[in-house]
Amino acid sequence: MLKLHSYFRSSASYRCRIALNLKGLPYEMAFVHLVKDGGQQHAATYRALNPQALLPTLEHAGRVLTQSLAIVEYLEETWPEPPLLPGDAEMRAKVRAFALAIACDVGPVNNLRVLRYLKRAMSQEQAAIDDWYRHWTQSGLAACQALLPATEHRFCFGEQPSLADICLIPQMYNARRFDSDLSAVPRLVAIDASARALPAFAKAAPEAQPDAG
Ligand SMILES: N[C@@H](CCC(=O)N[C@@H](CS)C(=O)NCC(=O)O)C(=O)O
Repeated sequence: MLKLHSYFRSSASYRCRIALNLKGLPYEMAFVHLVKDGGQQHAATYRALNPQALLPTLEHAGRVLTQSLAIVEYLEETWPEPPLLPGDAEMRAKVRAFALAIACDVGPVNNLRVLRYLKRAMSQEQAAIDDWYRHWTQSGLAACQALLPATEHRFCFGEQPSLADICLIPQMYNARRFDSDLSAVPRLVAIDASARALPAFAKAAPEAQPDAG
């Protein structure tokens, strides 16, 4: 049995939900509220699973896995069909580069704990924090669009979704949530619409989660 520790608005959890759905794997969820009770990710019981006190965590067959991209690659290696990475080494590197541009370069500067630090420790106004958020999101997404292949496809790197789309769609959700200007990234907006029309993505969306609210 697969068990994903998740929060509806966690984009790293959202990535894993999409990957599990694309693979057609049944899974249960344990909900960790990132705000309630001072953040349930800090509870000792959760930290025992994930010492970073971050979502997501995946439990499978007595194993405990953390870090969304490591989890997605674990799913890919354990259940190779349908593939989330291309067979060609160069294309695989390009798909990973796109995914990492989001997961390592955009995500971390806009994380809940970073935004909270700006507010509480650095005494920043909400308007300044929102500007920070939009700056890193818009510049990061513009760079991602430039990483796409010259030929336009339905998804980032072809006619099937890959790890790149798994990372992009949660980031686009966040971008919209913070009223980011997406006019410079029309290709990403079109890919986002195509992906969200697929059941695997729709079922993984924050608003479709039982803990949404
Ligand atoms: N690189 C990590 C990022 C994990 C992460 O930052 N998760 C966020 C939710 S998307 C979190 O748990 N934040 C809690 C906090 O900031 O206290 C991954 O991809 O799994």
